[in-house]
Amino acid sequence: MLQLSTPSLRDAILRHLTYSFGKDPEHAILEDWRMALSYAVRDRIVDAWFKATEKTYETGAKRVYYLSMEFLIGRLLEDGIVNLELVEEAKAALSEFDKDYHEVLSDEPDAALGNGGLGRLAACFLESLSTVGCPAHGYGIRYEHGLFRQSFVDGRQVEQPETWLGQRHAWEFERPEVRYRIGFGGHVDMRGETVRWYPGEEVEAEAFDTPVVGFRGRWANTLRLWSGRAIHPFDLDAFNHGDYARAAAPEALARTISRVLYPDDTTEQGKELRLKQEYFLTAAALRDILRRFNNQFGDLRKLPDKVAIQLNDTHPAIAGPELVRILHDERGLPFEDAMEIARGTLSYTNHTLMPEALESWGEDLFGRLLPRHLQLVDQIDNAHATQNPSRTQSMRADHQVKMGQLSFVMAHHVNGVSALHTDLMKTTVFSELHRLHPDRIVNETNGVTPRRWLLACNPALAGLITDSIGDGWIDDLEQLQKLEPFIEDSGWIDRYWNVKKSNKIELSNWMGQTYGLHTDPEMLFDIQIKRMHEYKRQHLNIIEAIAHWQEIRENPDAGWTPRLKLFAGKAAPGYFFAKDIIRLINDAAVVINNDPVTNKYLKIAFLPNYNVSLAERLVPAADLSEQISTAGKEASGTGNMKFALNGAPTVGTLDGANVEIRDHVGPENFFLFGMTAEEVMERRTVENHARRAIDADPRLASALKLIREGRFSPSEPDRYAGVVDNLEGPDFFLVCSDFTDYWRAQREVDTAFADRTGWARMAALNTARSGWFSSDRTIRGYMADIWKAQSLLP
Ligand code: GLS
Repeated sequence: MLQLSTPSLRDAILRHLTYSFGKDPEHAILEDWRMALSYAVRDRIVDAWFKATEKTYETGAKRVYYLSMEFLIGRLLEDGIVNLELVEEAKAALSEFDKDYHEVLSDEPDAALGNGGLGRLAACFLESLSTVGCPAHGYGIRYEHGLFRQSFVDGRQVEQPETWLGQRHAWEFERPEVRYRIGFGGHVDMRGETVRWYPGEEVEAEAFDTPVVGFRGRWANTLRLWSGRAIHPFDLDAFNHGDYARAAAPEALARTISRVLYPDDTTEQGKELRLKQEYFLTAAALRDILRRFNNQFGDLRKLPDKVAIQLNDTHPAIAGPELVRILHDERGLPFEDAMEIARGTLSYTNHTLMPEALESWGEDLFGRLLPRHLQLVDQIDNAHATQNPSRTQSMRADHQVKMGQLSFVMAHHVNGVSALHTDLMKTTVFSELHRLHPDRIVNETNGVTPRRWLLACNPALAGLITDSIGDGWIDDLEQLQKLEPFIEDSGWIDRYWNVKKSNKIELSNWMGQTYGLHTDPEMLFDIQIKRMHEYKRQHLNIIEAIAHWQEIRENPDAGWTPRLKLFAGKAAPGYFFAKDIIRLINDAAVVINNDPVTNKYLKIAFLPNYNVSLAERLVPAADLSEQISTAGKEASGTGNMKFALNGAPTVGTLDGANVEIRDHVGPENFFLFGMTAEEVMERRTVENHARRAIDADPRLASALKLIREGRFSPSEPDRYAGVVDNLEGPDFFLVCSDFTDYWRAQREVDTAFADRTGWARMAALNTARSGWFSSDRTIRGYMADIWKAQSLLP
């Protein structure tokens, strides 16, 4: 391999500024500095990347492919700097040029190529795959527009298109030589044994590669994103006839496929374009995987030994029939063999039990776009029915193609993302398939990368930890346990408390400068940040805040624990109930924050445009983590882990990974409330459950009354009639039934926070006992239980 000496970071920055961007330091703008630094860092990542690729070829190791419609990567520059341990050098180099490190980092656009937890998990997994040295590729779509930008007008969410590619960014390598034709529609030609699909329409998928470096630069993998292009970009004939719109139409049509991210991951998008995107990603990825496999190994029967393909939710589930189609129709293997090879290669992660999110496609649409795949789905379904005569559910019921069932049948392993979720999978959505294939479902509880979610976002805490126990925790997070003896020491606890305090001051200052929001860092910082959804129950939180406000007003001198309630999160543009909740929180904040009697004790703010970068600011400054979903609804959560790791105890239900967090940190360091998943199911059968709960709790009754009367929306008193009707009526997510116990837990929080040392100990124990929630642990679990893949690190 080419051997070049590595220049100092300072020289590399200057060289890129000069020769890559044609600027001298006097004329460079912030973006030039950011790009020059990024290129300097990228050069070093590329070195690690080449070495990793070489080693993968040399050893003939099994490779992992993670297929996902979402990669919520956020900014990448700090990741690179932190993982290459260049923080001090980068700061020093920039300050030589009079540039502020943080200002340069913040100039990078935040790549929001995902909706929430599912996409962020994929991003954490990529980083962990590189840190543990597992040869892997992520495959996704290079959306021109990621998740929309959110702003508020009169408290209402307004969406604007997001344009992360509008600014230069440094991480992609375009690969014009890596292009595949992806077909849709057309017809199937059957001649005896020979079956051929002749698509009616084709677009090209072009690869863009982003290297992802692991900790200490020991390994780097590739995130390969596909962009849509027209095969014949320009209709010259139309142009010559002066029809410029028609001339550009082929390009516009092809680009549509990778133009926008669907802004919802909790409802099924029964839209043609979504299915096209899913097939586009999957077909291009499989073509690429098989090309690489063929070059290296050739014999298709070895595919399961050399290739593990993980389907991130059902979105790439078409991989099952597509792989069978390639092996059977194109490569001539018998159908049964093609099935066996495909199943030996594929595995599937389920991320939600919500019925409205389980993808199913009408057979008309499916058959029109993918006529050969529809035939193969039927063949797969029939084969499965023949092999399992006691089966009662088909993946082809009600003129639909059920992607969850299809994924299950085509996978050698199916996993849930927390212990509770995996158990519920076995007893609910996949109960029959679990009975037929009792060894197929396994659990892999989610995790988060400690590099981004502690080392980078919370340098003060990371510094204290490293001072105390050394830096082994960074890629072996369970070493945080070694902190426990320090927690007894009051001097150490003071230092821990001061770290939290300085993080809160920093956040307060930033919120002051950015939003003109004035907050007191002495208050308890109570934070709920996540997508807006009824099951996540941001409305439970705000209703409790309203009741609390009332109580403070009635008795202002009762020694209340001052609290700042922060919210952030986006609602899917068509999810009107969720948008109403955002507005209610904003409206309530105006009234409550302006109440001179109470505003020393209670303040509320909804920060706009929640994204990865905002989470990185909020998590280190949190005192309390709100994880209050209706039990049985949140598959896992990963925000819950980030908060616990950064020393914010949870107020939460027994849902998703909250259960395991509580087991790890200890029940005395977790504020539990609410019904269990089982109790939830039972309560739903009780007639008028909401009414009964309201009648039994005057605080809840009066909070709902204030909302209904328009106390927070005087110009439009019935603005929230729909919300209150829902809560007093069906209340499917049991906000009312869980209110009283939530109130109790919150008052316990107040009391506990008043004891500063006690609280700091609890927070520190959350940090010390969260080591298990590293995504390195999760990835090692997938490697051992599902992929049978090895680390190539020495
Ligand atoms: C989700 C779940 O809702 C989260 O609980 C989970 O943490 C995440 C990653 O497994 O997946 N499923 C989904 O469709 N969106 C999510 O964030």
